[in-house]
Amino acid sequence: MKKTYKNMLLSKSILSGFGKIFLLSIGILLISCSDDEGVSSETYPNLADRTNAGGATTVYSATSQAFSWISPGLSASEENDHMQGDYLFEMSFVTYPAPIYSGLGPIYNNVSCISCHPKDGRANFPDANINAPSGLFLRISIDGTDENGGPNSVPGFGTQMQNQAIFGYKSEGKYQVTYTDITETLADGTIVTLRKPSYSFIDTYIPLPAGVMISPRIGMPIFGSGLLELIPEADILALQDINDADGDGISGRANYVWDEVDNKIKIGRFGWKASVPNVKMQTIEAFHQDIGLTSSFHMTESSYATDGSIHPEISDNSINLVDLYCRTLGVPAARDLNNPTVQKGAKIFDDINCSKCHVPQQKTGYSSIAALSFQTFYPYTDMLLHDMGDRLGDGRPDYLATGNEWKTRPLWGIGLTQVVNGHTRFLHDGRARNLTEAIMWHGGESRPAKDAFKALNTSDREALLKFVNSL
Ligand code: HEC
Ligand code: HEC
Ligand SMILES: [Ca+2]
Ligand SMILES: [Ca+2]
Repeated sequence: MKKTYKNMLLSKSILSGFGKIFLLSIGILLISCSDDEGVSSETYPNLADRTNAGGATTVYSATSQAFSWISPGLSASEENDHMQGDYLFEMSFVTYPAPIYSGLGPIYNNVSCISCHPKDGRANFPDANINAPSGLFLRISIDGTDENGGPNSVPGFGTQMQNQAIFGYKSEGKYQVTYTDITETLADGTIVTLRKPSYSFIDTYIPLPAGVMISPRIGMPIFGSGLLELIPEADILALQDINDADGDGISGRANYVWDEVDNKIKIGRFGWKASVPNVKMQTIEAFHQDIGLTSSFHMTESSYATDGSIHPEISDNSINLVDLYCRTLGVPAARDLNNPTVQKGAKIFDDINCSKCHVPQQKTGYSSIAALSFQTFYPYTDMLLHDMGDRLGDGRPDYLATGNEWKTRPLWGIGLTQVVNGHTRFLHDGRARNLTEAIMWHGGESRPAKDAFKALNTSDREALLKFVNSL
């Protein structure tokens, strides 16, 4: 376990103390800036306001634990549920007939939530062995849609390929990846090599039907999901510009997806293609598909095989605790927003239209969890789908998302990826090896922004990266 209830609460009170000092010092800095730094304070009078990236849920931590703190301001019972959810999030499930935490598989992708969201953060790409248990999995489907407009199952395989199996069983198949290099040259002569992965399967338990579409996905940070879930639908829809009426080349539209708990279509918010309406559905599906645990929502295994285990393997109560856990993690504060280079980078981020998709500010509506209720926060996403071009495309539709469309990723916390997760692999399958590559992969609607980034002189480019790294 990464931390006990007691020391978590202790750290929480230390942190909130630190937070007050931190905010105070920002206030002082702001006052001292306003006289002499006319230009930057005119451009970004309130950039420092964005320090509280998660509103009341902000934690002031830039350490390797930065994504794992409990949100401040929870009630005693919310804190208690969070701690129980934390325990289940970190639990490695085992094979039936173990008496507890049993029911793993028979086929699965990994044994725990945390193994794909390490330190509540981002999984690394499994470079050394793509079939080792990792945070990467491949979604699959065939042409057409299911009865709710979602991806059409591959007969015998479903919509996700499980490349692991418990002893005595065969996985659905193993992954293979090959790479093609694409080189790009930045304005100052720097050469960037983008490594384009291409995925296929070998050793499938039965032959794969023809025409299987593949979408690779990697586990991303999960803090702040409670806030993203509470952005009023009207606010998301207001950012849509489906026919690009304002002519900036950026359209953006919401995904609409099936909620199997409420049995209705809802706006999609989670996953790389916004194909999941809320954290609860994400949790139910992760237990079922990723770990191989049945629940009251899915009373049979995801797979061709069963192991005699008793269903459901995970209770509704456990699902609710894990759901609450994800939604009540603290959001790490942004850093250095008063640094002049960061301020310059923030201006470039706006000038070259990064902020048209990575919309800095959002607000939540009412929540029974006070810390999440009516908050102003800074995720840097519009929650919308954008056509990102063929190079990033996977050719696999997901509800309304086409093969080329992806949800704008929140950028909060991205500058802490190295310190928390020990790598800088970005984008939906971790193909980018650093921020520059991630930006250079942008195409389609974001092509002009990418071209503008490519054309920046060295110091402007570094300022932009410094800004992104301050988030
Ligand atoms: C095998 C790896 C794997 C496991 C195990 C796993 N996840 Fe995930 N998780 C992912 C991937 C990959 C995505 C993105 C899925 C997509 O784009 O459709 C994701 C997405 C999410 C998201 C959405 C985040 C966002 O901002 O869109 C949440 C929340 C989440 N997972 C929670 C969980 C929980 C809770 C568990 C355990 C019950 C879990 N995950 C287990 C790989 C995993
Ligand atoms: C048209 C909308 C759009 C514009 C404009 C745009 N982005 Fe993105 N950005 C996205 C989407 C969508 C993704 C996710 C793509 C994927 O994972 O395949 C993304 C991903 C990223 C990522 C990786 C995030 C992660 O968690 O892996 C970074 C970094 C990023 N963008 C920075 C920028 C910067 C800097 C600019 C301006 C030069 C920019 N973006 C412009 C839509 C946009
Ligand atoms: Ca099982
Ligand atoms: Ca499957």
